[in-house]
Amino acid sequence: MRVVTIIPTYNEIESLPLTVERLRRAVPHSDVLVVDDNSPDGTGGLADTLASADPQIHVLHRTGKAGLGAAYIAGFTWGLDAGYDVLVEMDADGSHRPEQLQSLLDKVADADLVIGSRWVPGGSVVNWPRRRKLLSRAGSTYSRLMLGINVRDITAGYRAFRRETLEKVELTTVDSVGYGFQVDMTFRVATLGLKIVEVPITFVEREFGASKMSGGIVLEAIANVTKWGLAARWRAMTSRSKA
Ligand SMILES: Nc1nc2c(ncn2[C@@H]2O[C@H](COP(=O)(O)OP(=O)(O)OP(=O)(O)O)[C@@H](O)[C@H]2O)c(=O)[nH]1
Ligand SMILES: [Mg+2]
Repeated sequence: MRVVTIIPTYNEIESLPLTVERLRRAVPHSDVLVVDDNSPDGTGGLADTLASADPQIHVLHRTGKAGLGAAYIAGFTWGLDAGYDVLVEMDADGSHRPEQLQSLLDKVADADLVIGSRWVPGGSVVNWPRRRKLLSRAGSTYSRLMLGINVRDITAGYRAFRRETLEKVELTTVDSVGYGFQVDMTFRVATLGLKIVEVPITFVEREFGASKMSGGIVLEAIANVTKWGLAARWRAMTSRSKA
């Protein structure tokens, strides 16, 4: 099973080397692809230095900040072209502990998408204020009810996809930017009738650098979930009335 872990970066010069080192140690058989959006702090150059010392580390340079979703689409396309069997999503900021990656990989033989989940029994978040936890749980609950899919942590960004799953999703039509991207991918995989499994993780708030979460990203996610949920209901209603 050839595995590549894709790490999108924007200004992660302090976190990236720590995360990559932990990842290489925890799961040595996984290759690494850093997708950098021309970070002003020089993360891209640092990634090149890491790559020049380790043939299992690769870097994709993009011209400017275009959002997490676009970075992952580029990374998936690269990974599928390169023939990987499993494509992993991992944040650079240390929130997704590389030491827990193997528990996701253990499940991917028997699932189309594995999600490292904060909100299943055994999952947790370290160092988040109550407000942030509530927002995340409320967002997941709203999305779950609206979209009718049984996933507890729908915005989670620690994931392992089988290549066949990504081949079935029309990646060129995915244009969500922030958390909406994770929800969008989950909804598409579920709508295809594929199997999604959640495994508990301990999510650790970043120690270095700044969060890229913004009000705009949250609003995008809420607006899209509402739109997709209503559209799915409308389709179900009209197909029933035609039958
Ligand atoms: N290439 C690229 N990476 C990005 C972009 N936006 C965010 N990222 C990366 O995506 C990962 C997650 O971003 P974070 O800033 O941690 O956002 P978050 O995890 O949603 O928010 P926090 O929980 O507050 O950290 C990090 O590795 C970021 O560097 C982007 O526009 N382009
Ligand atoms: Mg983060």
